Amino acid sequence: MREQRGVALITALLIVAFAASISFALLEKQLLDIHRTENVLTAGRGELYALGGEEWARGMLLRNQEEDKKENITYDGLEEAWAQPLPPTPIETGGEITSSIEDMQSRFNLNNLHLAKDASDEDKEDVIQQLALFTRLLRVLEIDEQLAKKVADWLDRDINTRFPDGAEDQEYLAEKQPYRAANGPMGSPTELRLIKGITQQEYEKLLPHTTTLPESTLININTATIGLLEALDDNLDDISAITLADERKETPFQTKDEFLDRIDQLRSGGNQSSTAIESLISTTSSYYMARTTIKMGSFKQQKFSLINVSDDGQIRTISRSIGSY
Ligand SMILES: [Ca+2]
Ligand SMILES: [Ca+2]
Repeated sequence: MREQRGVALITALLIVAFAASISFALLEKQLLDIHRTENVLTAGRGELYALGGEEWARGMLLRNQEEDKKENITYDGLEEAWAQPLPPTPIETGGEITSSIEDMQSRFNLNNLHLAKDASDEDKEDVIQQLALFTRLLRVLEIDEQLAKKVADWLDRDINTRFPDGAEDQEYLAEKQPYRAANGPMGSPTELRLIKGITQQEYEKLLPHTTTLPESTLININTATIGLLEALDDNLDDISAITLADERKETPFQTKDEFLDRIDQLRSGGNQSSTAIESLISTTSSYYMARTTIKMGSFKQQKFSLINVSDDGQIRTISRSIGSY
């Protein structure tokens, strides 16, 4: 009898211990679920705030376009309201949001090196000019100029390697981890990492001066990076490029001719005609990148939205990405 009671007691104790361990496991799972839900909610809220940042950017660009039309302004420049960042704005539930707009036509569009299947002779001539400009940009940034032909081979539709500096499938398939050239437009400047021979340092130097837009674009001389300004003409030096950048702050270039006249004055000799770059530049832009940063406790996210402003007044978001573009 006593033995039986003992067994019953041990069984009861075991059951209690077992139940306790189950409830502890359940509690742990519940806590994990709560954390997970919290994370999902925070990410969801972050997503909404990021869209709010994009909406702010679209509003600024719409206003810019309306004002330009009303006041007959023929340029998009860095002193305009759209180019001023939204200062850190507190979020009701804690945290903050910041937003800014960058003109993507301030950069060299790598996809300008891509030639469409139905390209005209004029398009072909344009790509030759673009390649010469890209080569000059590499020189200005002190990056191995051979990279230009490798990038051109990456984008061109054929698989014939440009002699002697190019690289096509043949070269990429020989890599330790073989891959193929895109032979088409780039989706992101991060694709530059795949170009044969590019070093991390060269990649990082090039990144702030390059973009990949869904069509061939002109460089806006009122926003162009100083490196790209210098690369526009072989006879411009870094001092001239800085001078141009300073001057446009006060007086943006309203026409291409104003700019070409000014670089004629600044050029240090040489006989390259300024008309060689006339077909590559503009005083206005249609592609902008909105960058929104959300900080909520340990949650931090940077969101990018590529926005197109068309001549007929349409503002369209072309693509969105997180972390980089
Ligand atoms: Ca190719
Ligand atoms: Ca090729």
